[in-house]
Amino acid sequence: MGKVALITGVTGQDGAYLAEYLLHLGYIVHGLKRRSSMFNTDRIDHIYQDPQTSDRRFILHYGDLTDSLNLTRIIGETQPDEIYNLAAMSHVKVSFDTPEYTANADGIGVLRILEAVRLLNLVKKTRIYQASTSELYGLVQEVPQTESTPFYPRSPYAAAKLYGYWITVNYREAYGMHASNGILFNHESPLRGETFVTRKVTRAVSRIALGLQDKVYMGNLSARRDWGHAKDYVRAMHAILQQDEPSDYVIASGITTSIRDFITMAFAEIGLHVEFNGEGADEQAILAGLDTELFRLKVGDEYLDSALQRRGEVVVGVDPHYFRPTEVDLLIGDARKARTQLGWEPHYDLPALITDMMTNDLKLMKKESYLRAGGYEILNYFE
Ligand code: NAP
Ligand code: F7E
Repeated sequence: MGKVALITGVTGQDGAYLAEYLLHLGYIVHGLKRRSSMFNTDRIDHIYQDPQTSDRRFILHYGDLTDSLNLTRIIGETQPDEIYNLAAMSHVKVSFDTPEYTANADGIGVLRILEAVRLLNLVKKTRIYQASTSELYGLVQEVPQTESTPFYPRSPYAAAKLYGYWITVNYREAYGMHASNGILFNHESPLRGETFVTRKVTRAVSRIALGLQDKVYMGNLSARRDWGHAKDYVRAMHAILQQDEPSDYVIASGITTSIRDFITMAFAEIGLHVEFNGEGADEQAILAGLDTELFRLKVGDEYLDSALQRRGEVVVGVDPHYFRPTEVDLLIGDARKARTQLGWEPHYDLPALITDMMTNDLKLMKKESYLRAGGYEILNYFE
């Protein structure tokens, strides 16, 4: 019998990659998903198993981090060896609009899980991973950030996660739980939510290249982030729970890049050269040139003419609507502890991450454009 894991937030980016990874390692994986008025399992449909499947190894349960009775019942029924608490309202900007809900789910939600494990007498059996975040460093007190850098949260999201971090440490110290924090820096992938900056950019660049969109509006272009690939980061989560002793680990690439440079790299990936000018809300980027061979190879010959005609046009603008009331300007992590103690090494660097995301989004957007064309044909047929 394989080990049993429970993943909260299994329908999210990390939940999907982690579920796939643990199934590959032979685990039985239980996933907590929220009820939604539409299907919300796109990211895990490829590993879904019908309830009628014999010897199912992937089982979904309805639940919510704001419902302690439900969490306690599911943990009691599944008796997990490992819990990965990945569920959260994870969007920093949205947390300014929904601060109370964010505190409930991202802060108190962690307590509900720890307390359920304690009340069910599972302290000796169940190991807990808490999805902590580089957002804890906020207004950074040290560069680069390590496990001992003081925290200075800058959003309701980060303040809620701060509680989650410390309550995890407290239950470890008070009750001897094997409970650990992964302090993960930004990690992205083709499965990243569409409103996080990297995915917003790779989707928009793909749509601009295919002529589906003229321009994209962004927020603070000068913020800097330390980006890695989610596939690499879920391996670290698992490694953290395999250690004899619980502890907290920074997981990061050690390289920081501005949003502006990320945008430039995403365009360059498909042979488009952009140049930025102006400042603050007046900053913009124009399409300054094309590498036609690269564009043909990555995007396709049929899109080249319209791209050539767009030279000199503005493709990126700034809308202050996307600015945050308080911003995290610079993040860069030092993951030496994880590298030495966990033996963790990432396989993807930033260029490889961008290639992966752009390849995926170009494919998706081409599909959208074909469907659109097909849709019009059908509409015309009925007219
Ligand atoms: P994500 O794609 O936004 O996924 C979040 C997951 O949590 C989704 O499955 C979501 O369900 C679920 N969820 C939200 N509120 C919930 C609630 N009240 N009860 C139950 N489930 C709820 O986030 P991610 O990028 O995979 O991140 C995973 C975790 O790591 C999060 O805790 C995030 O805060 C943290 N983190 C992320 C990063 C990063 O760069 N990605 C870095 C550090 C830490 P729906 O699908 O129904 O919305
Ligand atoms: O923003 C700037 C924005 O929303 C990154 C979550 O997974 O990682 C994520 O939080 C930066 C910020 O991620 C736009 O102001 C500019 O400085 O992609 P993001 P985040 O806020 O860093 C951490 C580690 C988590 O824990 C979170 O759960 O990009 N930015 N223009 C923009 N951001 C967005 N979203 N949209 C823009 O148009």
